[in-house]
Amino acid sequence: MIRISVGFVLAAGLILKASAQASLYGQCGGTGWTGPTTCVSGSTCTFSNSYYSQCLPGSASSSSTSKPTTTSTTPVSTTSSSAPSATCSSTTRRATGTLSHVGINISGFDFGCDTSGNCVLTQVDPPLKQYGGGDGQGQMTHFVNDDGFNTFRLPVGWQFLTGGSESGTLNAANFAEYDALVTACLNTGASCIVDIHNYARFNGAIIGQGGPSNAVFAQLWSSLAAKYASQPKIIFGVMNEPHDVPDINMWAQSVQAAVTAIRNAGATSQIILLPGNNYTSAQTFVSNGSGAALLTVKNPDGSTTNLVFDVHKYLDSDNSGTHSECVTNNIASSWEPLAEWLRCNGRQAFNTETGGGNVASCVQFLCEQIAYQAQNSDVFLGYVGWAAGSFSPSTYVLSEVPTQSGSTWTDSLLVKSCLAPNSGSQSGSTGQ
Ligand SMILES: *[C@@H]1O[C@H](CO)[C@@H](O)[C@H](O)[C@H]1NC(C)=O
Ligand SMILES: *[C@@H]1O[C@H](CO)[C@@H](O)[C@H](O)[C@H]1NC(C)=O
Ligand SMILES: CC(=O)N[C@H]1CO[C@H](CO)[C@@H](O)[C@@H]1O
Repeated sequence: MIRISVGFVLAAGLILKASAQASLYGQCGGTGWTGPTTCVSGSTCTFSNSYYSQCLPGSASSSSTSKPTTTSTTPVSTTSSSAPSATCSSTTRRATGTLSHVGINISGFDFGCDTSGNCVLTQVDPPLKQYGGGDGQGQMTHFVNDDGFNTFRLPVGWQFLTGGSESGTLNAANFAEYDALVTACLNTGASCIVDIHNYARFNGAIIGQGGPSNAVFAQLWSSLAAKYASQPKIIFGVMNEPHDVPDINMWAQSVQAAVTAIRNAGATSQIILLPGNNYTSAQTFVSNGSGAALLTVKNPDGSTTNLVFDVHKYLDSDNSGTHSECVTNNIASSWEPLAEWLRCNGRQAFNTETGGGNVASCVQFLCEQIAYQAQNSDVFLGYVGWAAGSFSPSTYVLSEVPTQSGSTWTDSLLVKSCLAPNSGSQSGSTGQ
């Protein structure tokens, strides 16, 4: 833990005031801003809105003095110390400034699953009132209508879907319960991510590498894709957080088997999320070889249309998402190098888990992360906060569960300050 929460905002203000120049991606202007108004070498103070200007890479240009619109495309040349090679598809940022997908995880069908891919089915707590869990339907309706969210991620254990058997055949009763959540999500008009929350494993053994065969995994996805083939707003999340997978190229073959099965089941155009190793860490996606391995995954027609990389990143000291305090906005370590790699390869990624405690440090860092992602919306689809659903808002450290009183819902600090599209965080105007 590097920072303290008490007096943090004040302390940060004093530190920034004392330093001559704002750091890369630091704030450099805005109503009420008393910190530095010039940027470190290699970056330029760029106007976002009247509340927020930020140091962005590059030298001054005419586009840096006017407010970027959210409807037109604003090409920005990126600067990089490691010049992209000639094989790059593009090094030009063409971001609209608005993320296409912004959401919340609605957790509960995954309760009882551990990182070894064991799932204790008695611990499943469906986030639907009719099954005794959290009011996922009410939460999602609130998040769409009051906050402007348009995506929900619906984690579920493989074992729950099949009634415990290592197979690809759905258990009808269990699937009906999960499908009720998916249907409630679709009924809000949002995009809905079907997320198999098994860490690349089934009961401790890795898919395609000692555990279930790729054929069994493909059969699971074929069964699910057949159910949702006609729903354009379903997004297929192939697997939550693979980790310690010994052979990343064999893992890419398992992912390929799932992609082929989904497409051949009739879901020919929906987004499919491709997950790498190390808990889908955005930070090591490229450096530890996941990116290179997953670049080989293709649709049956040989294209990569709507094959999007799935990356997670928390903001706490060890990227575990278990501490209330945030210590980083992940920009320099993760988002900037990933954006360059994606642009270079002509691909996109979706940050389907991120979050922090309901404390001032997380408001600051998560808002900075979101503003950066929006500035790079050509390569980042968006983000999904972890988590609402069946969690207890009073005891779960990363709770994004809104509380209800009568017909009024009240959001957690982080949801209302950063995660909600209505908070202004995408334009760098934060803490509303
Ligand atoms: C990183 O890559 C190495 C070499 O491929 C592999 O042995 C290791 O398991 C990977 N680590 C993680 C956490 O993905
Ligand atoms: C996994 O990623 C985290 C950051 O997300 C990093 O700190 C850690 O070193 C990585 N582990 C490996 C083995 O690459
Ligand atoms: C940060 C966080 O809450 N991560 C969770 C991801 O999902 C698994 C399974 O539901 C939880 O065990 C983790 O705590």
